[in-house]
Amino acid sequence: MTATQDRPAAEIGKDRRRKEDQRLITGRTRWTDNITLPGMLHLAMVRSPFAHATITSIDTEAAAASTNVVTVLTGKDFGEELGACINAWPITPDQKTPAHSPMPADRVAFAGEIVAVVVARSAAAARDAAELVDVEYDELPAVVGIKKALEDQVLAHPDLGTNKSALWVFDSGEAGTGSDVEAAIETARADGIVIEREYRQQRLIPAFMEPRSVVVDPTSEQLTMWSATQIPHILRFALAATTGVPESKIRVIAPDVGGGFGGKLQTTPEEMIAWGVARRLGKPVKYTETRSESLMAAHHGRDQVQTLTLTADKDGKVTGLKVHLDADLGAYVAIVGGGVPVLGAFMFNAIYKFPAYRFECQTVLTNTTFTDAYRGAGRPEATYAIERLMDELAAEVGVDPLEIRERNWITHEEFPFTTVAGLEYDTGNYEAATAKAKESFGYDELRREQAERRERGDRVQLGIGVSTFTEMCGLAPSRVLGSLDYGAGGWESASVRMTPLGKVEVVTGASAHGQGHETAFSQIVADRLGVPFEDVEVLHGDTQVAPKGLDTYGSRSLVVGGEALVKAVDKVIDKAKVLAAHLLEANADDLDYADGRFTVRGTDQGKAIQELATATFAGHDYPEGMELTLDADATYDPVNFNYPHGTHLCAMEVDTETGAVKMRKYTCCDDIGTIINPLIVAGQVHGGLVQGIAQALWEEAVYDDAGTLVSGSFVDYLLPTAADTISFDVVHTDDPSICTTNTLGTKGVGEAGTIASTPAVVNAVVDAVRHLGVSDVQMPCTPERVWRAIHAHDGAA
Ligand code: MCN
Repeated sequence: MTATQDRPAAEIGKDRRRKEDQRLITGRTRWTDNITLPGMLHLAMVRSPFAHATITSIDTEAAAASTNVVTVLTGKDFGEELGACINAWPITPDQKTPAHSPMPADRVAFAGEIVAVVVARSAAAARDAAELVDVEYDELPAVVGIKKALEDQVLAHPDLGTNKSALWVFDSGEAGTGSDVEAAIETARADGIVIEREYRQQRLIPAFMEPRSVVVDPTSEQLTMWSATQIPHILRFALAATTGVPESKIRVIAPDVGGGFGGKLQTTPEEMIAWGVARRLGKPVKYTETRSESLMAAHHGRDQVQTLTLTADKDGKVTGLKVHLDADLGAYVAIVGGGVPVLGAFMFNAIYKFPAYRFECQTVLTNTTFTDAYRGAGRPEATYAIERLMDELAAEVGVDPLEIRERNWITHEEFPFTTVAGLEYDTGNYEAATAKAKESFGYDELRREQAERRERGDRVQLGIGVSTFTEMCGLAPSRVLGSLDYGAGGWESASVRMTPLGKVEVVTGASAHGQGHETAFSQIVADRLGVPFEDVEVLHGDTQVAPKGLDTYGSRSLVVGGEALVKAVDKVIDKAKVLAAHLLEANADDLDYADGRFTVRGTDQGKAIQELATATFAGHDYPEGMELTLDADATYDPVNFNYPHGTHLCAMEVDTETGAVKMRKYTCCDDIGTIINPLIVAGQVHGGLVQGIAQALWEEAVYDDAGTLVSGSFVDYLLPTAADTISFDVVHTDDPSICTTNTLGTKGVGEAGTIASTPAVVNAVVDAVRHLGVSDVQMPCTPERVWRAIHAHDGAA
């Protein structure tokens, strides 16, 4: 490694405004829907209004005869031609996985499933004609909700014979990572504390700003798909694998993408249909969903029921945790559908030293939109459960919630620490993060105010919510993912090319959709290579430009993709050193590299990296055997996950007469190691917090018994705006020297806020009214639910 790590970082840690924002906020960008190609046709989808029905006939005549309509195609018209949607890699060998056609010909399994596509010369003509497609259905009984699904009375897919898709189990006794949880329960029942609870993770909708959109151009030998996707590389793989077209003939481009939050981590039926229509007609096509379609048919997240048993001794030292999870997959097993709760399995023990742990997850199929990753994917659900339980334990023991956590957490001297779930946490200092959060929050003062309000019997009570967290992010070590039967690995790639004039082109396989990689990655290269920030151009999101990669999710881009970048830069420097030594007639060992310049130690003789780039372009004078041009590729596959952590504190005011809640203060102290760009990190934390708080207080996707989504618009699905939240107090601790998974000492941040905030808020709401006999409020904590919880025992509710 030649880069001078001792040089003071000029760019890393700087509040750089995002390069990409100029074009994004002035509308000078190419969203997929802005793309117009000569002769392009437009698609509208005809979707089933029924959750479960047999398609008896489809009359397309009136629609096909409409002005500007080119054709109307159904599942029957396509036959096998459309390929199949990529289903999940099974989480157990005997997983029940229903066949998932992008456009079924005979039976629909959720409301919103596509039964026909109208192809027209304008989007308006396609939408109007879609109304004229006459589909006759024979309605079948629909199964909605986990409880009903488990009964197996009504089947989401009758051919499977059950709604139970897979049962995945981890037991620390069997795995040899801990002791037997049943024995811990027995002991605690005899002489200790047993806390049994059931928590519900309501279904959420990712609700990204830019609805999904896809354009396919089949007019040249190489088929091109533009898609508002998080995963251009995985999408190209899926298209090739399911349709037989070689990857070399497929180019997938994710232009600027307006958010995803896990919701665009999918190879969608809409993409497959657009692909099929374009190939069949030989013309470019475009499909952009409406907001209603997006809420109804883009995948949903969460939707679990958690049945939990926590055992402890009388001092509140946890002795075991048993988790049974029922997870609603919806109608199909989506790309990481079953993998989401399994990811959560490793996080229920969170920052704690639990001696015994058992986790069972039963995934079920229902006649609802399929579920998959939503910001945090498995980890927010697990964190919610354990952080709610720790508060219940504190109440039982009669100590402060922070005290109970301290009695159980891994102390900083104990790292590296192998958890009861089998992960090796390389780094963490929960004491430091908690102390800093406490101070910044004014914990003791707020506790005093809370006591005063209780004493006075104020109508508005104050609650203080605590939540600590860690997460396995930086997805991830490919070998570990392989051992969990995930289909894809977790490596990432980067290329660094110096242009003849000494500028730098960086190619990354990560695919940003709002995270600001162009800016943060430029900062890394500027520092490491010693070139001006403005001279670095970051290219991504196009399989032709960036052919290798595994895209963006699981807070992996910086800790995996950023490290690949560091490796590529270092290779460029090594290569340049050989040329510098040649041109300076010096021994390579006598050269120092700093601020983009090689100097012969002890002299003022030197060469700038830019001069060397130009010299390789000219090619007039270079050492024998050197490969011309200053460029290098690198991949990085970490050996472990990456473990950011933090302590979040929330103060909520609760009106005990109306049940209305109001946030008063929110402080989070996250340890994310070295911060590349504090401004970007603040944005990531703020956005993440709002999404987690929204789960606690506002958002819920609701189906009626027939399987109709009744929260199918933003009138019913309460997506918060900035005006609904307060100004957050965001602080950090870090100890990069002991973060072992990358040389920058960074930890991921993209999901941190979402993971920790939901339990912090609910703990605060419960804490405000615990003295009134409340020990739980189901999410979202609407005024009605809070009011009912307060009056649960007095007959008023
Ligand atoms: N960063 C930094 N210093 C750190 C950690 C991160 O400067 N110590 C910067 C990174 O350079 C990057 C950003 O913060 O610009 C996020 O980095 P990272 O934690 O690596 O997360 P990813 O880039 O892999 O993004 C994925 C993550 C996930 S999983 C979801 S979900 C999510 C999120 O990012 N969806 C988002 N943030 C989002 N932000 C926007 N605007 N839109 C989404 O859909």
